[in-house]
Amino acid sequence: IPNLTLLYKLRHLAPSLEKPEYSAKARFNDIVSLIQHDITALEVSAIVNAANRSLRGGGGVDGAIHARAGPELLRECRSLDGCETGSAKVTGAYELPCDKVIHAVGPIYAIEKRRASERPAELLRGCYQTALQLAAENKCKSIAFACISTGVYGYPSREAALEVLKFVRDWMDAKESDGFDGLEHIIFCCFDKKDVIAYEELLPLYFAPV
Ligand code: AR6
Repeated sequence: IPNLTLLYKLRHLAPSLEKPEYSAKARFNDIVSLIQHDITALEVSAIVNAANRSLRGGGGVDGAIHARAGPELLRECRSLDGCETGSAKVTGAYELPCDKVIHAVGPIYAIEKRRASERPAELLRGCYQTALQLAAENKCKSIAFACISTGVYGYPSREAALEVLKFVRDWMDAKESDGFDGLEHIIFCCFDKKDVIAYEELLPLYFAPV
């Protein structure tokens, strides 16, 4: 009984952060999905790469995308003059089975956190915001997001998933009357188990089963 009392108090002291008051919407749930897959294999309108400011390729998902797309992708990327952190640029997909690649540059977590506590979240939201905007401009029907910054850039998976899901849910609420800018599928494409665990836990908070 003392333990139960303590739990009760903790619940009331806990920040409201993880108790969002989002109503379940069947239409939203039809659009959003979570998969664990190699993003380079997806036949979607656009995949979102976790790139760096140079846009000259790298390791992780960036390396996998460039490897499968072939050298023409790097040639186009070189012409873009890099990309700011928290933003994104779009290219063709070349040998990839998708139509477009949106290269987003996520924050290096430790560096941005030292600058200001809220900066990693702001920059991560900027990646998703710009990617969704570019998808709309390119008339994409489906978009698949890699878990930006949760690899070598060190963003804790759960913290990132919380920001991403809240942002996407708010975006969908705002865009519902505009038919989600033409998007019919928004896919969170996890690769590592740690990201799958975070999304599986947090998805129901923002996209509750109907
Ligand atoms: N398909 C889908 N997701 C993948 C794949 C794949 N084939 N491979 C890895 N991931 P990271 P970052 C996931 O390190 O943290 C690069 O060198 C992985 O599990 O690729 O944003 C860039 O050039 C993780 O969840 O990107 C930059 O320099 C997620 O992709 C730097 O890394 C992101 O991990 C960017 O770091």
